[in-house]
Amino acid sequence: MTQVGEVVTAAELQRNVEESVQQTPVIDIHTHLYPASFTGLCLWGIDELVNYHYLVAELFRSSTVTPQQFWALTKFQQADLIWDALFVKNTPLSEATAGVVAVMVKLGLDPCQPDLKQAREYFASVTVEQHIDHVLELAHVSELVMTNDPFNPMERAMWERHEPCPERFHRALRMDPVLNDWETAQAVMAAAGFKTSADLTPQTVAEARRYLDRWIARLRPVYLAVSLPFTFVYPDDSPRTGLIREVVLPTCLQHNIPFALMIGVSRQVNPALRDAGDSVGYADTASMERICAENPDGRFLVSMLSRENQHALCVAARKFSNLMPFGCWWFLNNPSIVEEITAERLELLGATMLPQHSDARILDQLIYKWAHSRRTISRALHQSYSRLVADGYPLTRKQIDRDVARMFSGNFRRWVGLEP
Ligand code: RAT
Ligand code: ZN
Repeated sequence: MTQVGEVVTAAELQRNVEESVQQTPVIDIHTHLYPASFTGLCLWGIDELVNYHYLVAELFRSSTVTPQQFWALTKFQQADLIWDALFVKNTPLSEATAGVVAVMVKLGLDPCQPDLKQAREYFASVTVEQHIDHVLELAHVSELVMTNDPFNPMERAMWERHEPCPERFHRALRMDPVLNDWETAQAVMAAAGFKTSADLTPQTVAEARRYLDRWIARLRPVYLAVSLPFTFVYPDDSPRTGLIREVVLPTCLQHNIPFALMIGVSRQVNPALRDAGDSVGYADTASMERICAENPDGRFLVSMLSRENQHALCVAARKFSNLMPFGCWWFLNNPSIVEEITAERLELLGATMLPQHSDARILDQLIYKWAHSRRTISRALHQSYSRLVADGYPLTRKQIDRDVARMFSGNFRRWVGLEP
């Protein structure tokens, strides 16, 4: 066993890296999870897991059922159909199906059952409160960040009722309609008594800011967030540029909160698939450089959805220390791509990045998403350290632990001001 201050030999390197990555708790900086009190939004259990929209997309490749037929079924029937098509009649080779297997095995369930009976019985025997503790412990996730959308009437109502929210569930104020569908956003603001209009008049700008201020006071978010299409260009002539310049960025600066931009989605290329119908496109990284250059006092968390944007994003982060690349988002969250992106980031940015977030929508997914990410991040880190050791560097376990802790929690804490 290597002591923390001792130099790690090449032969002991892999074990030490794996151990450090396995044992270091992580703050999951982007999820769609909620505490137990958020009934209807807090999703967990086998039927939710199997109905994950990543799996819904895969169903239609292995079944003759049409989307119309599928959506007419109950949630249980949908889960039965997906289970039969993807887990019984096919080998669960894809990352999303392999993830369900990993979760089941970790919870002591048999992933080779012909139906979901055993799994349903297991989940019926635990309470959601117990299960949250159990899953966070298994995944070694100490804290997580939700996605909180005041433009979603169901979620808005819960916050307005002051549902209790444990501190380990941090809030992120998500405001896609403000930047992607201003007409809808301003109608929501107007219905709440804010004097906004479709045009960005000085009064509308002031009222939109007041609306965000109100939600910042209510949620105390660790960051403001938006997902943007792959066609996103900054600046341009659309209301979006005006809203970023006059509403979002001044609000972030006033409250000293970072702005998270998730760029590269192509929404609803196949609407019949509903949540599973979004795709990806190559985006303009130079727009992000321009935002960083114009706003040296702003802090930007950035994730891009296209694999082809990753190298340019790392280069942009080298030019702008107010840009923090984060995660391997959505279609990138596959081991081969996570390994490539993590290696690229380590080579260009060292430990000054946030390697991964889970994007979990269903609590149980934390188990596989973090197990798989840890396995992959270990491999990329091991490669980097191996080269350093081969060049003669006296690497210690203490340094490995420090680097992993920075990437899994320290960088984020500092970035969002969670540290005193
Ligand atoms: O990964 C996903 O589940 C996507 O549907 C999106 O939620 C994406 O992560 C987002 O936050 O927009
Ligand atoms: Zn997400």
